[in-house]
Amino acid sequence: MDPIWRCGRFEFRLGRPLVMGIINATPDSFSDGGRFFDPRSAIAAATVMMADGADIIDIGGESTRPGAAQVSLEEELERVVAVVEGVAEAGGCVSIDTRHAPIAAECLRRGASIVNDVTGLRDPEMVEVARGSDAGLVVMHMRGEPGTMQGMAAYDDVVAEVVSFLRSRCEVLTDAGIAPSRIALDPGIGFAKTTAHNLELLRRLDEVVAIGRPVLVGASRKRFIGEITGVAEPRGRLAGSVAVALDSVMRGASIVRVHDVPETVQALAVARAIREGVSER
Ligand code: HH2
Repeated sequence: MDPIWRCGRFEFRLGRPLVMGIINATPDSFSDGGRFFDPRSAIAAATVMMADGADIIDIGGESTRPGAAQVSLEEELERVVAVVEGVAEAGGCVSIDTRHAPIAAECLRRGASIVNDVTGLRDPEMVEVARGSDAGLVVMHMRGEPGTMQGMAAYDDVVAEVVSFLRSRCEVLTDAGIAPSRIALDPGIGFAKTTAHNLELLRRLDEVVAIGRPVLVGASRKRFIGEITGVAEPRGRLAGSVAVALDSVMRGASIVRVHDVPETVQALAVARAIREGVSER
């Protein structure tokens, strides 16, 4: 695999796993909704995450939790734009978590380096935005829309379907002239998936890794961890979230998207030191 993920002015060597810290500038995200609704507190939280070792800050202005209410483009932009600018000005590698092309385009103009699209850039307008930039791209698998996806969680072989979707999206993007070195892939844990689907995707992550692009896993605090452990409160799912991050990296994931940056960074550093005898990040 290409050992570099190119994201605008950032080039990540994939020798060690990357940590993407989550900032949801929303009132209703499933685990941190409301905390970072004020841009100043969002920028301050992102700055702490970077000091704690986050490589990338993923900023979202629309909750994609099952059944979440839709927001207008104006509202979504208003929520994220100051945060994107502030974090980019502070030197951070900003990822904009959006499925809307106009939001991605504006955030790239304001300093974002990555477009993280939970719909896998299915919208041709988003492919155009990607083509007109040098941003990194996170291509995620889901079915339907956040509002409808949970009714669509039926597969013959969930891993085969996710792999085939991600491969075909890669083809569309590279046919559009986008360099493969900009593309990362994500199986979409919790998006139109049952707990059994999530576990099977994680267990067979090597099949996603075999596509040959860096793989991102976003499992932090998600509902399946609560279903396995009985922990109902998302913030109580830290240990389970760290377990998934470690297991995913051991199976070849290159990027983990997490709410709890210092704990994840510490766990990954220790696991890496055991594997490779490296004592620093
Ligand atoms: N999960 C969420 C949002 N964006 N992006 C990628 N690439 N992968 C994911 O697994 C992923 C994602 C959902 O989690 P969160 O942002 O914490 O909650 P919400 O959607 O309610 O804002």
